[in-house]
Amino acid sequence: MEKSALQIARAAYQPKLPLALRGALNAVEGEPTQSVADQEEVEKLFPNTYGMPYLRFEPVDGEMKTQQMNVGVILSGGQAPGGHNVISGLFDGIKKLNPANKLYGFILGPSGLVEHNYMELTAEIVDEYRNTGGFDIIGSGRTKLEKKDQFDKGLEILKALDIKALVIIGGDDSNTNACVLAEYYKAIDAGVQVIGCPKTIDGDLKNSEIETSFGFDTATKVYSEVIGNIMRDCNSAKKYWHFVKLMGRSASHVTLECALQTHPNITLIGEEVEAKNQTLDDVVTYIADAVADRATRGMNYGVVLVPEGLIEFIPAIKKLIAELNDMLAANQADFDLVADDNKISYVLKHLSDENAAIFKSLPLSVSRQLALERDPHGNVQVSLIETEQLLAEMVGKKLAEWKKEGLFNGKFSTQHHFFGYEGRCAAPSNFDADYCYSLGFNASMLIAAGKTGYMSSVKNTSKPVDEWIAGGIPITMMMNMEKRNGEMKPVIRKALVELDGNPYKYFVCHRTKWARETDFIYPGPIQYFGPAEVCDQPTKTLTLEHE
Ligand code: FBP
Repeated sequence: MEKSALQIARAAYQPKLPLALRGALNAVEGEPTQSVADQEEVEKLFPNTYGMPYLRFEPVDGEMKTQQMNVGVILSGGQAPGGHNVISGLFDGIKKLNPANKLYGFILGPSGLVEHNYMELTAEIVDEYRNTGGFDIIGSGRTKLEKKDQFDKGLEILKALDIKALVIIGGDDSNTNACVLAEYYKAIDAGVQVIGCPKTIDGDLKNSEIETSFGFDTATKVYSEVIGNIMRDCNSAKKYWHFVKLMGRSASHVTLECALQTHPNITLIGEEVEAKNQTLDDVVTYIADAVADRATRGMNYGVVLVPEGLIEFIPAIKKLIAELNDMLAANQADFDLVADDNKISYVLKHLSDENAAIFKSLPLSVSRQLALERDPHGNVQVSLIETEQLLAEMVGKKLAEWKKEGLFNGKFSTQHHFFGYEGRCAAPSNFDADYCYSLGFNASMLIAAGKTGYMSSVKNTSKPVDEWIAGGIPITMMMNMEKRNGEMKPVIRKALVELDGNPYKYFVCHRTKWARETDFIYPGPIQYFGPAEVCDQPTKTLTLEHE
């Protein structure tokens, strides 16, 4: 495989480990934990893994060695920069414990476990992928692990390969599956530990112990670079309004972080739209007002950031999606028999009048996505909805009306962009390279400590790596009950943008100035070599959250 000059130089980078992970260590137990909500129901569903204590690793004298063991690893869900470093950290960790230990990768996500599709990850293979972006070392997939026969099929291959522990690298849905699997294997005394690792560019898998999910740092730096480039183009030509949709299925963390890095004129935050009970028309009016105001000062240009999950936060659409979910779950068999061309009218007939009216008012491309196309976890595929275009068109119509009424005298020409996939496989920033390597290495220590149902946790990450704190948190601690496909299920609670949190409050203090003036910041591309203030800065979100 021919490599770029950067790939070759980057391969030589040795990710840093926190002090606590550099030698022998001791697992110190903290307080027993509780799930974030619905404690009774969650405890009933996880009798063997509920309530376990926090763990923190502390350095001790001596050497860490284990009996020979094999470990399996799965990359699950959407790609996030640094996945290969989780695997290389895990590989180095288990080899340090015993050079005879082996690592097996299951191919193309959780389906590799069920379908017995795997490969041994040797030193030669792992070395090819150190500090690179992507999940291509073994591939990823979105198969949902939820049925007993899937767990049993998986156990067959785990036993055949003599695998003692399985590491699942994934987001909230995948780690929910990891938790269910850990509980099942413990309940049947299968002798297989399951450990999770917090991945997702969306940044919505976090709490006091998981300060950030990996990939968020790199992805937001890539998006901020290109947003900055667009801003410079915008400020040079002074003739377009750029509508930029940013990935992040539900929470608006990616959009908020990019706003903090680049100072766009308008930034929509889904969580705020929901809290203010805004309609689509309220959002459109908010943008049109800012456009009209800039036009009075001759500035017929600007940049608008739109989170891809916005549509689901608009309360009326959220209600519609909830009814759609229940209706489709109750009528699935019937619905599957309806011809494709008749599906939309079937949906309309089965919705309440209020929701049918909203459904009808949406462009066909949006209603199709809401009703017909879901991912295997039942999520609406918001990255396929062209919200940026929808908003630009609606703002254009409103401004045309205002023009007739003499309320708008400017020009309004638009460009649309969607940044998502281009950030998910970038070469990990120094932060993600170190963080991911530490998460993987730490996972090997959780395995050595005999733990199951834990997520690898590395915190204090706004400080230098030496001071990072390694340990584990029970996954059940992050659970609550939510309705999925018409049934209440235990799932990890998504961390949304907190409207009383520092990052959002900082943004609110500055957004009026950013809207009126042209205060763009141009972050430039991620730097891997050079002064620490250029190469090693964590995200603004992380910094503000830990001020
Ligand atoms: P994960 O939650 O699995 O990390 O995936 C996140 C994400 O990148 C979302 O931001 C986006 O909406 C979705 O994946 C896109 O999914 P797909 O890769 O299947 O198109």
